[in-house]
Amino acid sequence: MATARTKLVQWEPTDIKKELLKKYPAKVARKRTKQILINEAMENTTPEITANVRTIPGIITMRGCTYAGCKGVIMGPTRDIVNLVHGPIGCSFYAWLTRRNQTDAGEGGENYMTYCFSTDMQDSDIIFGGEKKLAAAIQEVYDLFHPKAITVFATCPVGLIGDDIHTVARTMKEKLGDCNVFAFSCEGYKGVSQSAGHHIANNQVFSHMVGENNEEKAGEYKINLLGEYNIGGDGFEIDRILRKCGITTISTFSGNSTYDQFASAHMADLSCVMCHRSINYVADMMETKFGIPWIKVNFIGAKSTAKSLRRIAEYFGDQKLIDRVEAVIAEEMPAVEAVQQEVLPRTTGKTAMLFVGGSRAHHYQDLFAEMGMRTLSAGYEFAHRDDYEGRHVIPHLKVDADSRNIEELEVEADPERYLPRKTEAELQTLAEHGYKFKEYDGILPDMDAGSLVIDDLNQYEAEKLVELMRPDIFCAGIKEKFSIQKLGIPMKQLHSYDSGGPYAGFQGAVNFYREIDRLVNSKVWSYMKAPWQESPELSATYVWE
Ligand code: CFM
Repeated sequence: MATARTKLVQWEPTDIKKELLKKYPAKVARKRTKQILINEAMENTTPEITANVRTIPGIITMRGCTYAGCKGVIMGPTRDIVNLVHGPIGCSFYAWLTRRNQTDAGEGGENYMTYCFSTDMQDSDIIFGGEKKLAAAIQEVYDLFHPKAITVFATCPVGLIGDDIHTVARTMKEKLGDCNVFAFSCEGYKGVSQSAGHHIANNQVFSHMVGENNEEKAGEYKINLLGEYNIGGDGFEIDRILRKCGITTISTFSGNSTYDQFASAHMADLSCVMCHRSINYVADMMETKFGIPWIKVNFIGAKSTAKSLRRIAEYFGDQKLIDRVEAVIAEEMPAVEAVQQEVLPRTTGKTAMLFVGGSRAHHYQDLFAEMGMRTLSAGYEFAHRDDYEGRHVIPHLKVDADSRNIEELEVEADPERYLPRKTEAELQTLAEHGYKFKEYDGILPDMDAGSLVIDDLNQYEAEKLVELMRPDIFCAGIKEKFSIQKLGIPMKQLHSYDSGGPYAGFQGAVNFYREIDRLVNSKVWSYMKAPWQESPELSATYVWE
């Protein structure tokens, strides 16, 4: 192997942490040190990590904005709702079809995914106000498409000039009559990251859509799949597996979703939470208002997929479903294991680093473990302490000015529609068998002792980390892709999957094994240095010397 791949294994995690902080001014280092944790793995002594706080000005963060979390993440993957951005055109253009959330509307189904809707605010709108323009845009959307719903997103300037988007939305909803119109105060600057946008989106989706349709839904074993956004077709693979098991998905929040799925979500009997960070608010509110319990699932990794299916089956407790799930797992696993065995000799012992938004830095460690690969360091861009340390820390989370800025909805049990899905005795039996609701232990217990867990990693630290530890693969997003590759390390985008995927479920695991095997064993990384850099004897001399 070329020198570029030499690992500096002699580095202790404490030394690496010191190195990362060395160049910072004292005040910056003091703040960053609290966001870099050396994992104690399972021991109670694990110190707390600081998360969900402002990025220090001057640092090149990997984070996105609140608008991105609301418009892009939660609402972006819906297909029959018109998502109208109130703002300058750049906010729409740069959010247009960039997240690789896929849709399939079927024969004759509505699909607005490919459109880009914006009020295209100009200087004069900023000066004189944009409310009239917004009302006109809503009317135009309605006249052209007659969608079931139009949602409006505030961008930074809209918040600054104070356009009352909620009143405009309410007025237009009344005027149109058969179209649900509502708005999100998701100005980009509103929170410290896109995480605030998730919360804002969850609140409005819950208040304006969930529970709107009380029609009974056909099917057995009805679940909501929360926090699955169908990136690279992940949702399609999960749908395929659930269908094969005979499980009915009432709603997905929000990959390839429809208005009616949101409206009917309260008809499900169990909520399964994939991405805890982005959607736990909806899971909680659904339980409080309608009595639907929730469990954490993970369909990233073949073993995790099997485990999640078994947990769903156990919840319903019906032997027919339990048998069917076992049959599906038995049918799917041989193909997965065949590829796993094929790649294992080439991938075992390799190392990875994962820095993704809120869930994937955790979930994808399962897939790497299935390939015999170790995660040296991982972290989230914007997750909260509960995603690191587990939900037991929630009561102790500090409320600061930024988090207070995001509304907490007061939800109560619905007087008519609240219905506990299980009796006390049934819950008791499940608990006795170790079944846990409403639980997420976070990333830390699943990581090795001594591994570095870093919140809101930045450009400088990413490069430093790679230089020091030389992982075999680095996973993050497009902003990191080329700077990391220039260091001679393969880089896999875990937001957009580059152009790959799906990676969820059984077929997804196969795709991932093959892709990572190809990346970590590619020879191209050993050619990063020009021959004259590798072999000094080739260096030229000037004739006049
Ligand atoms: Fe959840 Fe996501 Fe993620 Fe996320 Fe995201 Fe994403 Fe992500 Mo990019 S909802 S927290 S805000 S799993 S867009 S599909 S990949 S940062 S780790």
